[in-house]
Amino acid sequence: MSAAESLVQVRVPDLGNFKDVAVIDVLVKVGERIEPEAPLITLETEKATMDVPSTAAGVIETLHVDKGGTVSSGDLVATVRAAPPAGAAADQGASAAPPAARAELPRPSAPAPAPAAAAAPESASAAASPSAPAPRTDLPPIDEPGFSRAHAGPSVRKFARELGVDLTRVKGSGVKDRITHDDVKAFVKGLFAAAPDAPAGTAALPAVPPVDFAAFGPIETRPLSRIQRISGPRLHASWVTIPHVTQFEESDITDLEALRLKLKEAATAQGIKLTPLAFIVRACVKALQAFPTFNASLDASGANLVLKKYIHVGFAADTPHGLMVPVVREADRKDIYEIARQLGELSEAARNGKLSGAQMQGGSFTVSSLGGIGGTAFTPIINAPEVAILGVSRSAYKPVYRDGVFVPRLMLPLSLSYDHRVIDGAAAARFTTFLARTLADPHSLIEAVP
Ligand code: CAO
Repeated sequence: MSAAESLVQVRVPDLGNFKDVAVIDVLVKVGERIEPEAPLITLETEKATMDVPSTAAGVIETLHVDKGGTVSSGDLVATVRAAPPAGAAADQGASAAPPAARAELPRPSAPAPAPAAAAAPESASAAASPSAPAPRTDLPPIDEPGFSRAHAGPSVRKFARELGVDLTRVKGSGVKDRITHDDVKAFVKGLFAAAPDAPAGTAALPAVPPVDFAAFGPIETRPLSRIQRISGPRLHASWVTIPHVTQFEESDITDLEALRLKLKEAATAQGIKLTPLAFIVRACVKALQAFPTFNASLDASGANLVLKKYIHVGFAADTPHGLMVPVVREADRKDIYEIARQLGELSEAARNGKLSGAQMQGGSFTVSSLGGIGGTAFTPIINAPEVAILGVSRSAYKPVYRDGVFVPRLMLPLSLSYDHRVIDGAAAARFTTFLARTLADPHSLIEAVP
């Protein structure tokens, strides 16, 4: 060891009431050169993840913890062979983290900050830094408890603070979804790209104020499933970027149901489950052929409509892992039996987690049927970049006025959500009227497909 070098012991800082906290990541290796504040390990309590930063620059001499192990306040994390800057005294075995590092750690037992304090900088050093740009005041307020829990290292937190970025809104691309500098940069770029001509504040949506639910009673926090984490942002994007309108209609499927029950047994004998959905998909194909703008997408410029010459119908499938949308390809070339067979095979694959990416791509229109479960109507979210989605609810017998008397008829509720940039209300009403009429006269639906 040279005269300028010294061994620094980095220890777990004060974790408040927490003991035996899980080490979910070891972020450095023996022999690795590190900067001061570099995150060494990531800890996870049931409330938060946090990094333990190094208190010195230098080379990792020894690591005293393993991934999967546990630590408590004051435990030794690493020994760093440090080369302190001229004049600075090395921390010879000090157990506590320096003030800046402490300020980065969430205070596990502290209550969530009051909204008024939410805009306060996370660390005194960040607040005092004369070179730090002023935080953006036109972005939504930062969700402070969420920011503390975000899976990001101290330098990324500092960077986000400087830009006024709320880390709860940034998706991490690092190990275990850890948020990196590049993720923060991409988030900021995304904000501006979303509305290049708009004032900065209008590019971001106002955040819902954070609530400390535990203040009102016991709670349990569960992570969203992987599929929810993937589909959530896509549903959100569709909801906020597409002007949705939903058109409701009812179809008299009394005759269709009688026909289905007649055909069901023979279909079952061939291993096919003939539910109303196969007829509905077939009827949608006919409606899409009659109204091609419903089988289309806006191009990237938003100035042109791309009309598709193929009809691939996606359908929402409820699975233990979350909502999935497999696609019946070339649905226009399939009769109800083949459609029913594919619906069965694809939904089974979805439930068993065996759908391939290709089986979920290329849809040009989607049907979301809750008919097997219940409900009278709903407003489905368009599966962008498609321009329309049909929601189907549970059929029920209703009194229908015909030839001067009320008669019981089996009525199927239909809910068509459409992109109003592409489809006018009159076109939507024509589409649903056509669909309802087609379902009401089922014989055309069982004809062989050319
Ligand atoms: N009205 C009355 N009964 C209906 C019906 C309707 N609209 N649709 C289906 N049924 C009946 C079926 O005939 C079947 O009864 P039988 O066995 O007696 O014939 C029963 O309900 C169950 O049908 P199913 O759900 O097994 O089959 P399906 O073809 O109707 O649906 C699938 C397949 C994959 C779409 C469905 O299982 C599913 O996952 N639905 C949920 C979709 C969803 O979550 N949508 C919401 C997305 S937006 O959040």
